[in-house]
Amino acid sequence: MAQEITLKDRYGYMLWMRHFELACLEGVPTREIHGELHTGVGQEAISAGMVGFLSKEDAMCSTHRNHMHAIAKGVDLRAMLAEIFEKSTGICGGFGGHMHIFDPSLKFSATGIVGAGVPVALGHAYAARLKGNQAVAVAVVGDGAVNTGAFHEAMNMAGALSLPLVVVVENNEWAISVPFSASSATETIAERAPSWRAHGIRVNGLDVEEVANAFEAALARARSGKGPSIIEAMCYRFRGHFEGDADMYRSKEEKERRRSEDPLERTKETLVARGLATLEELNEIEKSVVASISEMLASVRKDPSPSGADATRYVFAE
Ligand SMILES: Cc1ncc(C[n+]2csc(CCOP(=O)(O)OP(=O)(O)O)c2C)c(N)n1
Repeated sequence: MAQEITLKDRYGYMLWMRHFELACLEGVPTREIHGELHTGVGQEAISAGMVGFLSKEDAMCSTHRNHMHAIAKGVDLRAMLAEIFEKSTGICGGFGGHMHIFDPSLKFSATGIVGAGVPVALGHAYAARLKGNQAVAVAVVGDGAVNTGAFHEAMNMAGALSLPLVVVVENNEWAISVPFSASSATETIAERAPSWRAHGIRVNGLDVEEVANAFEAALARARSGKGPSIIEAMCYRFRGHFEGDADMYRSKEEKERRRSEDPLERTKETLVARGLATLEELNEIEKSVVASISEMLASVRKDPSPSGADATRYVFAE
């Protein structure tokens, strides 16, 4: 079911993802967004690499850092932005906020509980098996999630039953202030895969084509009954764990060096070097994305907040 998505299209998605995140940042100092806001700035190539391969019937279970995964699954951008800005027009009526983006019509869900999306995805994969259809379940997690019991249990069951589960691990090397190297018994996450009869691959998560190729192969494997896969996509979180994180645990030198490896710049350079686009053309695309998102944000800001009278809605049976 893969659609023909070109590298230029994927770059366009990366722009939407980056500028969507930057728009969200605007709501923090103004206190339009309460609680912790986690953005995926710097990790765009992973989500953009997943675009175009999933149907409505395929499930995706995401995390606290979920905006770009939702964009990859096709969740409505305005409804998501409204949810993040706590508006009643939001995809969950403004009740969920940024960590709880749900779109049942697309089988997209998120959770703030680290690792907890994997067993939910496992349930979707098992349902697909029972229904005998070609659907696949994708769980996207961070490297901190792979050391939770939920992750191990779900992977074991997926391997035992050869279920159509694809786990994409965004290994940004840090779980808040804990480096992956200090918390994992194995050097990589991909190498753990055979212990669950899963296929494991580590890819450069800054390279959108590498991610897309690995994702397409893992989906084909899952759809043909060959069982689960783990894609470990190496990347770097450009901002603090959440907006407001003093981020003292990563050195200034490390942050500067790793931020200079920007996946958007990398893709732009590839497009120009291959003669697939000119710099001017790509700059024009970026300008139009920035204008569209800024218009969307201005419009969302005019929407109403949920009313106090609705505070207990969905809490008690009506
Ligand atoms: C079960 C559980 N334990 C701890 C937390 C607190 N917590 C929130 S995010 C996070 C780190 C997650 O790191 P990682 O999985 O690598 O994802 P990243 O934030 O890097 O995207 C922790 C420990 C939580 N939300 N859930």
